[in-house]
Amino acid sequence: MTVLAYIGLGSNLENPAAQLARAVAELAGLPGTTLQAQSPFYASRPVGPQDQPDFVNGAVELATTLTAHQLLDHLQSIEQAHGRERKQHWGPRTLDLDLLMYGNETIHDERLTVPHAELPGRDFVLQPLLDLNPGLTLPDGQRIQSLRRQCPDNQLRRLPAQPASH
Ligand code: A4P
Ligand code: MG
Repeated sequence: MTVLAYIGLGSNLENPAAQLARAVAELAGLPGTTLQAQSPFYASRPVGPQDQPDFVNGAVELATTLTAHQLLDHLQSIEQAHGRERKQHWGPRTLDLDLLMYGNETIHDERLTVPHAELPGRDFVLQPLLDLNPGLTLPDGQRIQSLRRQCPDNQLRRLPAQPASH
């Protein structure tokens, strides 16, 4: 079965936009997976500890035959390959890959909460999702568009399109 999955990308260390561009290419190369669309990248103020650089965020839409847990395994391997160190909750990172949505599924177990728990209150997640799919709706029926209107302003700045990487 092929499912549409949305992945959120974030970085605020070691050339964040390049980290994201590389991660998009790596996600496109996952087994059983096609990259359907890629959002623009946005700069945003950090949520959480303020003594860290601004973030760059974006999102992609994947069509995949991987299960949600297989996808999470791959996201974590890609994070590791980008030198991700887990030191501080909500702290600085070279690459954070979050499974934002997996089809219309709701998942709650020891490894996964889907839709991602912080999705409804983060403009740097909601705006790229809207760019990918303006009609997107959470499994509980909430529209991403309505959540975007209600959510706190995190000074999102859309970045110029990335030059294609070779
Ligand atoms: N996990 C559960 N559900 C999911 C899911 N849907 N997707 C578990 C991915 N992982 C999920 O993640 C901890 C555990 O969450 C994983 O082992 C996985 O099994 P982590 O990335 O190791 O830990 P973390 O950094 O402490 O937490 P998390 O939840 O990734 O942090 P967030 O919520 O992503 O926040 N400000 C701006 N402007 N932009 C940002 O991107 N990001 C963060 C990090 C803070 N502030 C930010 C940004
Ligand atoms: Mg994460």
